[in-house]
Amino acid sequence: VQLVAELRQALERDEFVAVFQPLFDSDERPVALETLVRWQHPERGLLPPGEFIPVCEESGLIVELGRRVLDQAARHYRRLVDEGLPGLRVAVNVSPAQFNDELVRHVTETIQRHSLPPEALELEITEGLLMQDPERAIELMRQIAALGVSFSIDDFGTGYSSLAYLKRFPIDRLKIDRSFVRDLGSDEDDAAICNSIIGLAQALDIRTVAEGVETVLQLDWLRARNIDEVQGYLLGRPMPFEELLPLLLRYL
Ligand code: G
Ligand code: G
Ligand code: MN
Ligand code: NA
Repeated sequence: VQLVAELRQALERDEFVAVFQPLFDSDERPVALETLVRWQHPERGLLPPGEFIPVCEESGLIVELGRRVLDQAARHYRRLVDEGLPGLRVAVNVSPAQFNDELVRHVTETIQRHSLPPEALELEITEGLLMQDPERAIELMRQIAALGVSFSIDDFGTGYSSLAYLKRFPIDRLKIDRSFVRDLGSDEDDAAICNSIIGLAQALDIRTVAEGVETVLQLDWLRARNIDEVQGYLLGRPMPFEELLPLLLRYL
């Protein structure tokens, strides 16, 4: 209860900040930024999402927080364009507790308010969200996809999504969970899992993204299998926009 009150106050005081992690395509060019929220706590410093997202989800505060994050993503997309970097996507994580009609409204409003090209916006959702109430998920996804916004399945491989269903959702990308990427090159099971996910995605005409790429070995392994996009500490950590911008400008 204490933390909920603190979080409500943090929203009022605008203490949530966004950091951004770049994603790169197979030509090693930046193609997207994932928006990741942090809490700039007045006494405890910069707190990671694990310390407050669960409570935000339980208390419903995630709805307002999600709206702020979406707004940050749209504002920073505009910054990219102003700096001569058009064409990158901005991705935002969406919790199951946010996945309702209000999200459709927030997305629609954000696109209009910031003149954000809908194709530039990507929503990251989890398998858990899809499987909780698949019919409802499909309906909401179709409404949002109709705007031109795309969907990624985050942490793919850790949940229990049925392949039959996967085909029915308007999904643009699968983000292979970093637990499968970690031991690529040494663990044969992880290599087999990554191979199957990439093969499945290619068969369903869905793009693939590997997250948690930390070594050149992993990167080469994935590129040899035609992974579409990569993300990870090797290529760029989550960082404040002002820090990331000069790195992106180098690719111009
Ligand atoms: O930023 P970090 O890598 O520590 O993220 C940890 C987890 O928090 C990830 O699972 C990520 O999806 C989640 N997360 C980060 N930012 C947001 C956000 O703005 N909204 C929601 N719902 N989850 C987020
Ligand atoms: O669940 P989601 O994919 O949204 O989580 C993103 C989280 O993954 C963030 O907490 C981010 O800091 C973390 N992350 C991003 N790249 C790497 C990486 O290369 N290695 C590890 N261990 N974590 C990463
Ligand atoms: Mn994510
Ligand atoms: Na992930």
